[in-house]
Amino acid sequence: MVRAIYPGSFDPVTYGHLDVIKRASKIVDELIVGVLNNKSKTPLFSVENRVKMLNDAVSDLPNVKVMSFEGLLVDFAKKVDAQLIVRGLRAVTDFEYELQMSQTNSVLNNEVDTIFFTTSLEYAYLSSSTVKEAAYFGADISKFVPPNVVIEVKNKLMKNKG
Ligand code: COD
Repeated sequence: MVRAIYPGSFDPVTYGHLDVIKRASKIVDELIVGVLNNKSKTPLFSVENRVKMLNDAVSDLPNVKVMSFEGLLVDFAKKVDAQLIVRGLRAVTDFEYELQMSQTNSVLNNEVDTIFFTTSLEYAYLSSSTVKEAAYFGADISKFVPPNVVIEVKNKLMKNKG
């Protein structure tokens, strides 16, 4: 049984993340989407909200489970008995950070390996930060995120703008 974790901030989940989730779920028995609850950073969405948006978005994928985690990723991998970490690569700019992270993780726990999915061309430009910025300035973000996330982002920004 191969169990993998796809970890991230998912603040919020985008079609780029969902593309990686769909592709990874086809090659493992179980894929756990791990949402980082980072107490030292202030995301736009609470961890509960990010988990909910992801759960709605992956409801048609039976072998995908969404969980939040705190602390080290490798400790979470041990806890859920996952052998693989899945990450996405969009451009060379991602590569340096991803390489460093996967090497650090393998030193911390050599029983867990990282595999990378290169982005699908249509999502190569997409990131949670650009989605938030575009939405902040009033752009239509329906090409970037699922319909439930469009609503959540609009509501959140309206609330934040007061
Ligand atoms: N196409 C393909 N892949 C994509 C796209 C896209 N359009 N958009 C994003 N991705 C990929 C990213 O490259 C990444 O691999 C993944 O999707 C998630 O992206 P984000 O931005 O939501 O998540 P990150 O990069 O902020 O996640 C960082 C972690 C939470 C994994 C990391 O900080 C972590 O593990 N923290 C816990 C502490 C720890 O163990 N640190 C490492 C050792 S010190």
